[in-house]
Amino acid sequence: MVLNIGVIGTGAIGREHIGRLTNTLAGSKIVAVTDVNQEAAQDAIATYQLDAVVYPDDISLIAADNVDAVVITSWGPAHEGSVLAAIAAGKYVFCEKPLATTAAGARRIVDAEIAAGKKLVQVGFMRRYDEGYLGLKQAIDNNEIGAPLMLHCAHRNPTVDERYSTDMAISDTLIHEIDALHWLIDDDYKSVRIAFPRNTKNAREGLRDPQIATLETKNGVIITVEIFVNCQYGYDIQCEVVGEEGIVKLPEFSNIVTRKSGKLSQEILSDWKYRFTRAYDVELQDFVDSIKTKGAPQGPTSWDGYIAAVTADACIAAQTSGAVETIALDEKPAFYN
Ligand code: NAI
Ligand code: NAD
Ligand code: ISE
Repeated sequence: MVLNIGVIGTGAIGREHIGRLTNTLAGSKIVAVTDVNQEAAQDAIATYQLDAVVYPDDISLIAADNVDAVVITSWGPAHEGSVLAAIAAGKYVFCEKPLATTAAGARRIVDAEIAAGKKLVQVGFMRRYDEGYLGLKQAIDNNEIGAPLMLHCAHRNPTVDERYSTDMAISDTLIHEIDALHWLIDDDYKSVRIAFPRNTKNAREGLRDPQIATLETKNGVIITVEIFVNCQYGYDIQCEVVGEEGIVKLPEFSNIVTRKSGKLSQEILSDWKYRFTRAYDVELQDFVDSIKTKGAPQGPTSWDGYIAAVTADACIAAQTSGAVETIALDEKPAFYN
């Protein structure tokens, strides 16, 4: 059986996912696409030579009889409406992060999924599928470094476009660490504070960059994440876990080493698309396979999207208050155990 997929949002990552579902992965077919920019949807069909129909909007695409599942890759504020419509139609959903741009929105999705009585949603938190993060998790779970005490992390982009605002450092960028880090150390966040170091001259007028998030967990682990989206030099993801008995750290992205002109050098990536290629492949293959073999996606759930959204709301509040903000989750519904 082939899983028929409709894609909502054919921008940067929408196209990446269309490409991998069509040419790299097995078991699915793109049969429908839509984008608020209809030319972008037409163009995706031409570029990837899809045998697919362009729909005028997400609602008509979701309603199409031959669409079994939707991949939502529109911009963040549009996600909630599309996810709720897909749940109402009983269709499977792979939704890029963030699941919703507010905790209230993510909670509405959780409640709708529980009411539907069936797990339908997977959130695109691909770092949980990355070999580096999985290696860190295995070392921590095997007690190789003792109890984790501190995490030092960085999320750096060379530049961002004009649409990028100060709160997007949380909802668009830090959201990946928010999801991955509590999962990594199997702990819950308790509070957060955001500090703004001296602003870089390379940020557009009004954008606060860099920022440092300091999260504290219920077990007392302190996590610092530097978010620096105009760092100029490259796309760079760092994560170091300091434990009682030792330290584990993400590997550097593998690249050839060059000896030339008296220098030993290694290129740094400049585009996020290539840092987690393998993880995107594995997460989407898992989405397709799990629906076919288990009748439900097995990846990050709506509840994980909700945890991330509550934490992101607290981080955004901390950006303006300058204070330590509490992170308080509702009780986890049994549905997600
Ligand atoms: P993009 O701006 O390149 O593409 C978004 C597309 O969605 C555009 O073509 C836009 O016209 C369309 N769109 C917006 N609202 C829509 C709506 N209501 N209905 C239909 N189409 C709509 O953005 P990009 O970089 O592709 O990001 C898309 C999503 O993917 C975002 O949520 C982003 O956070 C996420 N993302 C995730 C990444 C990851 O590593 N997991 C990497 C990059 C993006
Ligand atoms: P993008 O701006 O390149 O593409 C978004 C597309 O969505 C655009 O073509 C836009 O026209 C379309 N769109 C917007 N609203 C829509 C709507 N309501 N209905 C249909 N189409 C709509 O953005 P992007 O970089 O591709 O990011 C898209 C999403 O993917 C974002 O949520 C982003 O956070 C996420 N993303 C995730 C990763 C990751 O590493 N997991 C990487 C990049 C982007
Ligand atoms: C983008 O939307 C992503 O999700 C990338 O993974 C992230 O590193 C980048 O900062 C975001 O803009």
